[in-house]
Amino acid sequence: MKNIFSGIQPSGMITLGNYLGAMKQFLALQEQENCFFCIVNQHAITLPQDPADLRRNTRSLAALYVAIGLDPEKVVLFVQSDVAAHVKLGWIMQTISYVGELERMTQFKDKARGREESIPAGLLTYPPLMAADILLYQTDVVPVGDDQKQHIELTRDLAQRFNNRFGEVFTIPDIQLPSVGGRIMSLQEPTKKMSKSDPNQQSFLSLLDSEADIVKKIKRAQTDSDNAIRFDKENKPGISNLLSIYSLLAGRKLEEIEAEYSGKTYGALKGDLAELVLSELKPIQERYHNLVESSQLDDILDAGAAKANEVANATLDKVEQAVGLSRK
Ligand code: AQP
Repeated sequence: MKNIFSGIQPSGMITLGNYLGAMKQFLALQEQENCFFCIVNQHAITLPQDPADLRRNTRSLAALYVAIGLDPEKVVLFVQSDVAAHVKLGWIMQTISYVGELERMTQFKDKARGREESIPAGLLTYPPLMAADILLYQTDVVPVGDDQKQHIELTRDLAQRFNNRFGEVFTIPDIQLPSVGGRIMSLQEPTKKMSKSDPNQQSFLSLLDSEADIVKKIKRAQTDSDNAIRFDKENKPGISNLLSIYSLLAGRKLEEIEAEYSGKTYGALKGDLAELVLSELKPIQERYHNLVESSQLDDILDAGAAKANEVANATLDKVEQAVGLSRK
C-alpha cells in the first residue's frame, strides 16, 4: 500500500478546476492506498483572509471532501492547524531551503506581483511548509494539478537534501498528475488557470454555485468568433477549455465530442455542458448541505486529526533526533 498525501487551501470556494485536477484523483486512490487529505488552512493565511470566511471555507472544504465521495473510514481527512507537526517540520525545512530557489517559484512570483513592499514572508516560505505537509506522512505519491509540479519537484529536492545531510529519514515522493484536466482554465481569460481566489466570480465555476449561476457563467464563457468546435489549445483556448471539461465530466474522448458537435453552434455546446456540470454537482451539493453544519463533520475531523497526529509525530520525532533538536 502506498502513502498518499494531498492538500487544498480553504482560500475561497472550491472550483471545478480543484475538483477535476485534484479531488477526482483522490476518489480513485482511496480504494487501494493509504490516503491523507488535508485542508491546508495555514497555507491559506499566506495571503490575507477574513477570519470568519477562513473558518467557513475550512468547514466547507471538509464537507466537500466527503460530499464528493471520500469515505472517512477509508481516508484520513484533517485540518492542517490541528496537527502542530506541520509548522514544526515546516520551520526545519525552511532552514535547509535557499532563498534563491524559493524566489524562483512561479506561484511566488505570480502571487507577489503588484505587492512590492508588502510581500508576506509566508508567501516565500510556502514551499518548505508544503514539503513538511507531504514528508510527515512518508508520502509515496502526491496527486495534484499541473500548477503544483514545481512545488513537488522542490519538495523532492529538499527531502533529498535533508536525507543527504542527516541520514535517510524521508521517503522521496512522486507526483501524480491527471492524464487530462491537469489545468482547467479561467472561463473569462482562458489562457490563465481557473483559480478560487480570482476576484472575478465569472471566471470560475464553484462546486457550490447555483443552477442559475452555472448556466450563466458557462453561457458567458469567453470563446472566439470562428464558430468551429475544435480542440486547439493555442488558437482556440476558450473552446478547448470547454471541450476538456466536457470530456472529463462525460468520460468521453475529445475526438468523439468534436465529431458530435461538428457544424453545431457554441451555444449548443455550452447548453449541453451546463447540463453535464449540473448533473455532476447536484448530488454533491445535496450531500454537502446535509453535512456542513452537522456534528458528524466535527467528529470526522477530530478522528482525522488524531490519526494524522500519530503518524506525523512519529516522523517529527525521527527528524528532531536526526537534526539534534531532541534533548535525549
Ligand atoms: N485550474 C486548475 N486545474 C486543475 N487543477 C487545479 N488545481 C488548482 N487549480 C486548478 C489543483 O487543486 C489543488 C488545490 O490547490 P490549492 O488550493 O492548494 O492551491 P492552488 O493550486 O493555488 O489552487 P487555486 O484554486 O488557484 O487556489 P488559490 O486561488 O487560492 O491560489 C492542487 O492540487 C492544484 O494543483
